[in-house]
Amino acid sequence: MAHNRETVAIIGLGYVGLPLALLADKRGYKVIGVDNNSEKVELLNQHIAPFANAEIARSIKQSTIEATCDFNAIKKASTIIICVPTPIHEDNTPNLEPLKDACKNVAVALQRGQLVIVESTVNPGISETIVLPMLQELSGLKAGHDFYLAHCPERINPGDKQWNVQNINRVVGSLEEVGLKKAIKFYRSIITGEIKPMGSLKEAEAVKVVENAFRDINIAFVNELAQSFSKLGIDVVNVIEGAATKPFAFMPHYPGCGVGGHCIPVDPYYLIEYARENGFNHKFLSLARRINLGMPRFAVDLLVKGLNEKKIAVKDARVVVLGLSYKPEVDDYRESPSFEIIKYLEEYGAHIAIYDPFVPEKSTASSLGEALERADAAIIATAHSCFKEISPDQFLEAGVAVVIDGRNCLPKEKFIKVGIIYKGIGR
Ligand code: SAJ
Repeated sequence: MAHNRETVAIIGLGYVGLPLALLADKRGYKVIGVDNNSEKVELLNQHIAPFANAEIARSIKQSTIEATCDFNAIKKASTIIICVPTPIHEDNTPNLEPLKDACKNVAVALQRGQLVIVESTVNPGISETIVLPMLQELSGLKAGHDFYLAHCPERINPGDKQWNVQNINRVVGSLEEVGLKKAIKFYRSIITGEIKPMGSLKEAEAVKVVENAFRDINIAFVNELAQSFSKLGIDVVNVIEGAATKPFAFMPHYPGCGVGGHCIPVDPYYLIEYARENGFNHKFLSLARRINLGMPRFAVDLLVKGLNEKKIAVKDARVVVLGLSYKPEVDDYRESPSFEIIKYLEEYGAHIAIYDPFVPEKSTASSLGEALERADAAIIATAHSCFKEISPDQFLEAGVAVVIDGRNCLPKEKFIKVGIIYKGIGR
């Protein structure tokens, strides 16, 4: 007799939902994956990874996940986990449309006894003020009685070789005791990390925005130091490495040409917005966001200064931007500062070549050699390993006279020694 595996449904098969679906599948669940992108569904049913990720490409081959666009398929699941994106609007306010669409579709198919878990990052209060009413009104079922609601914020770190969906500790909050117990039981059955019960849905929601706002302010701290140390002639990276020898109470972060990704530059706005709606102004979080948002401009200003030193006007200068992804070795360029850098360079009238091997569709050159051809200056915006390996001679042979190391990832001294104008971020 076929093992009557418990069925779980994962809504949203992206960077968060797909690793979770593959893990649940590996741990013996019957997994229904629901996504509104039919091409992605098609690829998954052919056991092909829909985005660049070696681990996913491997696991998808032997997975038995059933991908579909049809929400009716979730009716036979005991647990439904919502992992849809929660981006921000142009004005930095939270964009909850994808979450609302998912809640609407789940509610219509919701069955008695089911547990609904939201993993998408939301500001405190969203589970109770948006998710809960939508699920109840459109299903006619009562939360905490006919179905259960919990929040377990995602903690996927794309590209991380050490921490993954199976071993990362999690926090879980729910509306009431039964839902909390059910959610903890589910995560206990698939992950090896610690599972910390929180006192409420709001506490669980607050954990995620706090941990990412913490990272954003720490990056802003070193980005401000980088600007000040540039004037003081101090290498800020050396100083951070020195401070990091302190075995307690110091956590190194590093300056750069900006903060990208779908978490760090986004999540603080959830907290800022929610607090503002409730009468509190997060001055410090907002200032940190402004400092980080100012780094692309800082990097381009370094480039203008470097060209000046070579008596090259930035207007009509040939500048190559190396890197579009928001962090190394990934093909994700959401909120990437590279696009701000390109915008500023266009405003200055530079001729721009763009090259990122992970984002060919947005590159203007198809190889590094082509990108560097006859360039006057280069700016490293992503620390892909292929860029870290570029030698000073490669730049010199291409005619590059100025290198802005937006990720402080090049050996500074080697570039200075051959007469290239090297400028890092704070070094
Ligand atoms: N960045 C800096 N300086 C730093 C660290 C990062 O400028 O010291 C920049 C990166 O270049 C990138 C952006 O910030 O543009 C975000 O980098 P990230 O390493 O924080 O990468 P993310 O966005 O993938 O962050 C994830 C987050 N994980 C979750 O939200 C579940 C974050 O909480 C983790 O702290 C982070 O990974 C991590 O530690 O790697």
